Amino acid sequence: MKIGIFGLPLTGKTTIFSLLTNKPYDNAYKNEAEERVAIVRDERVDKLTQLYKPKKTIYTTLNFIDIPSYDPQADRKEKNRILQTIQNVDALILVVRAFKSPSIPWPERAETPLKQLDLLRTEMIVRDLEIIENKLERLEEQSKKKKLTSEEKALVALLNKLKETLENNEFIAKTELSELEKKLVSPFAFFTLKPVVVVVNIDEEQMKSNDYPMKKDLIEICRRENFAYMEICGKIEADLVEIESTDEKELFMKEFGIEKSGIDRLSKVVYDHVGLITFFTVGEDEVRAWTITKGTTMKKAAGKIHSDLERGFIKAEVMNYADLIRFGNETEVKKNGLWRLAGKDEIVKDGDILTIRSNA
Ligand SMILES: Nc1nc2c(ncn2[C@@H]2O[C@H](COP(=O)(O)OP(=O)(O)OP(=O)(O)O)[C@@H](O)[C@H]2O)c(=O)[nH]1
Ligand SMILES: [Mg+2]
Repeated sequence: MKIGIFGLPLTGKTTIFSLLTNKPYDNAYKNEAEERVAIVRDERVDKLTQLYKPKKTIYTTLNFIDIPSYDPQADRKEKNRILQTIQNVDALILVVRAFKSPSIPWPERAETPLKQLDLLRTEMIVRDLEIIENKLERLEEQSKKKKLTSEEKALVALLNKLKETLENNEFIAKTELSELEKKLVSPFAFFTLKPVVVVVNIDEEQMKSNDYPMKKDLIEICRRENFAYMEICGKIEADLVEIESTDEKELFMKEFGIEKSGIDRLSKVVYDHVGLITFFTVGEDEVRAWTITKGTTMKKAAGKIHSDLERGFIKAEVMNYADLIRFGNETEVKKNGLWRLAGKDEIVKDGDILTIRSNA
């Protein structure tokens, strides 16, 4: 799972990227995108580790890509070079800045988070439009030489429909697409079709007052556009990472009314918005969390662990994390009738603990 971090200059992208990936902040000028792995902390994994005392504990991970300063004033070629680096991400985080700081200039013509979000939306729309126009042009050229296949004709019709959507200042995500259409658009990796999480970078004062300019409007836009929304205080989170003692950390978090660290909240928001869930495998050797999309079958989940397990799948032994915690151990879960065998087409639920029976 790859997530691109996109935003206007000096809005806190790298700060947030550093927090997510647990890496010291480095503001050295970068011209290239940087990709890093973030461990998704999940207290359920910690509890399972206490129960099973395995030799190894493995959390799931998300990959984040921090893009270099993206200047809307730059020429198309430079913009595309930068956007290219997040072309193949599964979701986008749009960072917008609300925090006040006299020493850090606001992005040009975008002194409110709302204006920044609007600009980013436009950049994404323009970029997708360009891709569509290029493709349509090429197909047009091609049609002069030889007749288009029926699939190509369908593509032309579809691209024209999507072009209209974009020209109306709407995301492609807003259009209903048939299964076939989805297949046709997938190679284009349209930005306006990806799940979007808006992260507002706020300051301490805004955090305490629970407000910043145009907050209501921003939330309303996110609702309308089906963007997930969250606030993070880059500065406080960065300070939080520096504190080593757990007691001090708790005190600090209390002062600002923080219950969970930014990364914990953000990975939860990303999971929910992208439609990801977690299942577990447990044992003496290893307790491990796995990420799958909602609606994944038992057999496919087995394949996530190992392709042999998918091929030779017979049944999955299933109990849910919540039941295990409630009853304390596997035997009690079984006694209460909450342990079962699931067939290949059954859907895995979040928190399921699976043991795959396979003849491989
Ligand atoms: N006061 C305050 N400053 C912040 C906050 N977040 C980031 N900054 C500062 O803002 C400046 C820019 O932060 P970066 O994280 O480098 O922003 P960026 O979006 O990656 O910047 P570019 O990659 O250059 O576009 C740095 O000096 C940060 O220390 C915040 O929440 N509050
Ligand atoms: Mg940066």
